[in-house]
Order: sequence, then structure tokens, then C-alpha cells
Amino acid sequence: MSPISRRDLFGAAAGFAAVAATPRLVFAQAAPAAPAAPAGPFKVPALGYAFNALEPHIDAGTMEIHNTRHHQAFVTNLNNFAKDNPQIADKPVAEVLGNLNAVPEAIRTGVRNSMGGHANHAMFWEIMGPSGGQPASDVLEAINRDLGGVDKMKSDFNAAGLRVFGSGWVFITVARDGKLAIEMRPGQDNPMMDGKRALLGNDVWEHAYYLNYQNRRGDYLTAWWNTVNWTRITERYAAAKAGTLST
Ligand code: MN3
Repeated sequence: MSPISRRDLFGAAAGFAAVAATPRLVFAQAAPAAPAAPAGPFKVPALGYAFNALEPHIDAGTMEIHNTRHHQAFVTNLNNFAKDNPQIADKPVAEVLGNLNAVPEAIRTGVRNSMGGHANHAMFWEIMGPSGGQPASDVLEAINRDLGGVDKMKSDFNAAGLRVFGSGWVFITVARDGKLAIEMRPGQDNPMMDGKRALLGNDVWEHAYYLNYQNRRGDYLTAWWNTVNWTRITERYAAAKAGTLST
């Protein structure tokens, strides 16, 4: 990417204009330290790639704030619930989310939001990466069988992402028999709440794209496919069919 187009990319975001000439250098440095995370059973998983690894599709500033602040907030809330209700950490996340009625009513909505947010974001970081490849093998067969091929999958997924009203997610869910479907969820709901798993999903909360794309959610949805790590998704598909997919 030329310096000019990079400047255009960042120039519109207020607050980034002053560093527009060297955004990669600036964003590669550590941001001011986030508040220390309280101890607890839940943790934000390590990212596995640099904050700037998904540029130009997702900028480093968005990635860093999203990972270290937004995801951390869900984990912090979840750890606070676990202080008085340690049983929510005793079972796998999929089991808790799959049976929310077993969670005490006083904390049920909070656990739904914070554990759903933790699961959604853990999946999100995992299924992205800097060298994503293309759908292949079993996943490609399932996409062709259930979603009408790769191009139709992407256009239907993007259309669904645009239809999410307000904050939410668009997923390709996978059932235990391997069947795929494009599904939307509000807030931080996760397909685990319906006994399914997310094969992949995209976060369409504004915090996921606003610094770079402002109101252009459609452009974000289109560009996001360049960040998808099909090697990991192939592994997730096999795990989903085996009943071992935990995120
Ligand atoms: Mn998010």
C-alpha cells in the first residue's frame, strides 16, 4: 500500500490524523497499559499474531482496543460474577451457555452477555490471521452443499451482517451433523446457546470497525474476508463434527 492510500485510510479518523504519516510505527508500539486485569478463572486468550497483522483490512488500533479493552471488559465482568458464583467456571463455556436456565436468575443476563462476549471474541481472534488461504477439503464441500458455493456464502453472509440491527454478530453455524447455516445473533449471543457452534463469525458491533470504516459496515464486511484463516476453520469444522469444538 502506498503512503498516500495509507494516509487516506487513516486520515478520516479524528485523532489519528496527527500520526497518519507513520501509523504502522505508532500502532506497533504498546498502547498505554490497560488497567490490570483482576485475577479470575477467565482470561483473554493470546492473539497469536500482531495487532497490525490484518492491515489494511483491520487496522492495528482497532485490533488493540478491541482485544485489550472490549474483550477484556467481558472477561473482567465474568470474573466478577465468578467470585460469588464459582460454579460458572467449573463447566466448559459451551455447557454453561447451552443451559443458561441453570445459572442463578440474578446473574443470568450478565453471564449471558459477558460469557457470550468472551466466547464470541475468543472465536473471532482464532479464525482470523495474516495468511488465510482459501476454503478447501471438507469445509469447501459443506459450503458448496449447504451455502451454494463460496461466492454465494460471502454475499449472503455480508447481506446478513448488514441486516443485524444495532450491535450483534453474523455467524456461519455448524450443527453436530456438519450442516452449515448463516445466522445472525443480537448482542453477544452465541450459537452455543442453541446447541450449535460457530464455524466462523464476524463482529458487527461498531467498535469492530468504526475507527477505520466509520458507518461503512458493508465495506468492513467485504474486506473482512481477507482476514479469515481457513486452515483454522478447517480444523474447527472437524472438531465441531467430533463434538470437541470448545470456542
Ligand atoms: Mn467486539
